Amino acid sequence: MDLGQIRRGVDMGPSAMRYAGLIEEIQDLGFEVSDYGDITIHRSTTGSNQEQKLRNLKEIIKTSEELCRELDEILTKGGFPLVLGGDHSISIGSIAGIKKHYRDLGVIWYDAHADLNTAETSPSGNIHGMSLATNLGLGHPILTKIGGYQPKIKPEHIVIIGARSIDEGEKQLIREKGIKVYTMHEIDRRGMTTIMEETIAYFKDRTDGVHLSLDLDAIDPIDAPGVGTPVLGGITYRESHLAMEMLAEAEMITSAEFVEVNPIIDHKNQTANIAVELVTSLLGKKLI
Ligand code: DIR
Ligand code: MN
Ligand code: MN
Ligand code: MN
Repeated sequence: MDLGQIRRGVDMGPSAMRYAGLIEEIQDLGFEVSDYGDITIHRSTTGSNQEQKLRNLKEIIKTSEELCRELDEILTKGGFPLVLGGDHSISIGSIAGIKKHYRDLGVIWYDAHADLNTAETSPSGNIHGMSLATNLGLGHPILTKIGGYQPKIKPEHIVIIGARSIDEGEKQLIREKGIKVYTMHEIDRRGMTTIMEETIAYFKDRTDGVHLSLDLDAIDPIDAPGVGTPVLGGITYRESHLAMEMLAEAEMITSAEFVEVNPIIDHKNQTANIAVELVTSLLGKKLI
C-alpha cells in the first residue's frame, strides 16, 4: 500500500523484496515459508477521499481491517508473521491483528520518525506519520478501533530507535507519555551495542511478545536511498545488522514488519536487498 503518504511507488516494496530473494533466503535458514501474497488495495478513483488531514482514510481503514484478520489467522496457526510494506500506515492493521495474541505486546519502532502525529498535529495529513499514535489509541476513532478494540500498545511498551525528525506535537506526546526514545544522538554517543542491550533488558520482564516495526528510512540514505522520506544522518548498514543480530540472539522478536521500501527511488534494488539482509539477520543468519 502507498496510500499513507504522497510519493507513489512504495506499494512495490514487497515485490522488490521478493525479487531480492527474501523467500529463498528465509528457506535457506531452515524455515518453512507461506507467502500470503499481496493484500488487495482498494484505491479510490474519484479522489473524493483526499482529505487534507487524513489522506485516504477510507481506503486505509479497509486495508487495515483485512491485514488485521490475516495476521490474527497466521498467529492462530502458530506462524511468525513477517509483514512487507508498503508505507508505515500498514502497522495499524498489523499490530491490531498481532496484539490480540498478547497481554503486553512490546514494540520496537526503528525509524527516523516517531510516527506519533494525529490529524491535529500532523504537518502533512499523511497517515503513515500517525501509525504509532494510532496504536496508542490516539487519533481518529475508526483508525484507533481497527480490529474492534483499543488501545493496542501502552506507552511504556514502546522503544523508538533512530529518531532524528520529530514534529513539535510528537515531542510533546513523547514527554507527556514518557515514551522511551533512542535518538541518533544516543546512538552516536553510546553506541548501538549499549542501546540494544538496554532495549532487550527493558522488554524482558515487561512484555510477553515484541513486534519489530522497521522503517527503512531509519537507515542512512547513503546505505538505503530507496525510501520516500529520507533523513540525513541515520543508522548505518553495519549498526542495523548488529541490532538485528542482537535481537536474534535474545530470541525476543515474535513478529516483524519491514516498511517504506520505494523501488522507484531506489538504486538497483539496494534498499530492498538491505531489507532482505536485515530480515535474515533477525531470523538468525550468522556469518559463520
Ligand atoms: C512526518 C513524516 N513526521 C509526518 N513522517 C514520516 O508526515 O507526519 N514517517 N515520514 O515515516
Ligand atoms: Mn515510519
Ligand atoms: Mn495465540
Ligand atoms: Mn520514517
